[in-house]
Parts: sequence; structure tokens; C-alpha cells
Amino acid sequence: MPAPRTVLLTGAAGGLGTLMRDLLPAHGYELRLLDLRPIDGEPDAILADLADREALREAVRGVDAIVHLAGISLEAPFEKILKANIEGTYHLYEAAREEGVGRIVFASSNHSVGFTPRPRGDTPLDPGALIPVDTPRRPDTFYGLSKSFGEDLAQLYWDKHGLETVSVRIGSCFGEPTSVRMLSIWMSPADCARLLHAALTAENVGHTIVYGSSANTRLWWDLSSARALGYEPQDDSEPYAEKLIAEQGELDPENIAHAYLGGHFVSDPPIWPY
Ligand code: NAI
Ligand code: 15L
Repeated sequence: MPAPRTVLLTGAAGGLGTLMRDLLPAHGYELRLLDLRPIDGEPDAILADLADREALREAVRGVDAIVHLAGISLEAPFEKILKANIEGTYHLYEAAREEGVGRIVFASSNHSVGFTPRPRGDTPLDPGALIPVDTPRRPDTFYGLSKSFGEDLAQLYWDKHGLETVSVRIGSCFGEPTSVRMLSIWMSPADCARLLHAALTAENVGHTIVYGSSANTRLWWDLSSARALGYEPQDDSEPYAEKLIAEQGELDPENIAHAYLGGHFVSDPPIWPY
């Protein structure tokens, strides 16, 4: 596959979309932007709902690849998740298939495996204790379930139609980690752009699932499938550890919200505001 240059970024108005709009062009991409919501300073952004197949077909026409971030990014009533994340992702894959787009990078989430017990032990963990990418899926919410669906959809479109996907189980991608859990699953925005670039350019990915995080000292999962794409994370949450642990304390093994990869999503998930 020739290196992609023109990339459709769905969810471009969102938190991660805004970060990636700033960082991906430096990796050589020309971005086409799509979201439900308008984007300040981007009059050419495509305003479309993932429910609108015709708009999606037009949006994907001629692009080399798609980075699919759009959708509900937290827990919500099942009907909303069904429409935006499950049906919406299906519509995007159909549009990509119909228009012959060869690759999608899908924003999956740690919440597709959120009910996996987090590893315990000294930091850094022994490599054998890290959660592997082929751990059984254990969604912690309807939201996590929709990401599991997206991963299976990606596998189907690879097996049946030869449409490649890298599914990135993103940990927490924000400017800084803000909780003790995030020390283990944080992905700096710059590392996220590096990982998306690797996922867009690696050869013969078929359907590959990777975890998305920086090279955190307190890492919980195995980054080897991401590294195999050529991803070389440069950042580590450790400089934030002392302050966050002083403020919040260490994770408490007796607290259900601290016991699993998905953190508080297993017990008291934050709810999508829209
Ligand atoms: P966000 O909620 O800030 O942005 C999502 C964007 O998708 C919004 O701009 C929204 O308008 C758009 N959108 C929602 N429904 C849509 C629809 N039906 N049609 C078109 N656009 C629609 O979320 P964020 O944090 O930017 O996350 C981006 C993606 O990455 C999401 O899929 C999320 O599940 C995933 N993710 C993000 C993580 C993070 O740490 N930020 C962690 C794990 C996964
Ligand atoms: C996610 O999947 C969410 O989209 C993001 O907002 C964070 O809450 C992240 O997971 C997390 O687990 O911290």
C-alpha cells in the first residue's frame, strides 16, 4: 500500500480530534475533517451525522485512509450508543467499502476490555504480567460493548472485503494524566499522533488490535503489537506520579473502581453530555 496522504478524520471537533488536527499534519497528512458539530476556523469541515450514508460516501471518496474518532465517547443509554457507535461505524465501513478505501484506523477503547482485572505487582510490572492484546473482551459499559462491536466489524471487513483496520484500544489521551489510574494508561497527544502515523503506514496490517498508550513506567498492558507497527512511544506519565499519588493516594485494591482496567467505568461511568 502506498503511504496515505489524504486522510478523513471523523470526530474532528472532539477533544482528540482537536489534538490530532494540530499534530497529524506534521507527519505528512492532508486532513479532511468531519463531525456533527462545526469546527471554529474550519469552514471546509464536513458537517455530517454518521447516520447519513450518502454524506459518508461523499466524505470518504478519494481519501487514502480514515481515522475514525467520531461517536459517543462515554457511557450513554443503549439506543444512543446503538445509533452513533454501532450503526454509525457500520455506515462508515460500508461507505469505505463502496468507495474502495483501503484502511481505517478505529478509535477503540480500553473499555472493550474494561472488566479485565488490572495487573498487580511492583512497578514496572514483569513483562509476563502485562495484559495481552488477545485477552478475552470484557466490556464494562454499553460504550465498551460498542467498541468490541467495532473491533469485530473491522475483522469482518478484513476477512470478507480486504479492508484493513488498526483498532487502537486507547487508554486516556489528554494533555496530562489527571488520576492515579491514568498513570498506567495515559497516552500523550504526541504519542497518539505517532501511533496513528504508524497505524496508517505499516504494511499488511490486516486487522490488528493494539493498546494505545505512552511508554508509562506503570504500564498495565502489552504494547508489542503497537511497536510491531513501528510505533516508538517517547513519553512516560511518571513525572506526574508523585503529585497525583500525594493528592489521591495509591489505588485501593478493595475499591471496585480501582480493581479493573476500566476504572470507574465498571461502577459509576461518566455519562455522555449531549
Ligand atoms: P469527544 O466526545 O470529545 O469527540 C467525539 C466527537 O464525535 C464529537 O466532536 C462529536 O460531535 C462527534 N460525534 C458524535 N456522534 C457523532 C455522529 N453520530 N456523527 C458524527 N460525529 C459524531 O471524544 P474524544 O475524547 O475526542 O474521543 C474520540 C474517539 O476516541 C471516540 O471514539 C472515543 O470513544 C475514543 N477514545 C478516546 C479516548 C480518550 O482518551 N480521549 C480513550 C478511548 C477511546
Ligand atoms: C475512554 O474511552 C473515554 O473516551 C475517555 O474520555 C476516557 O474516559 C478514557 O476512556 C479512560 O478510560 O480514561
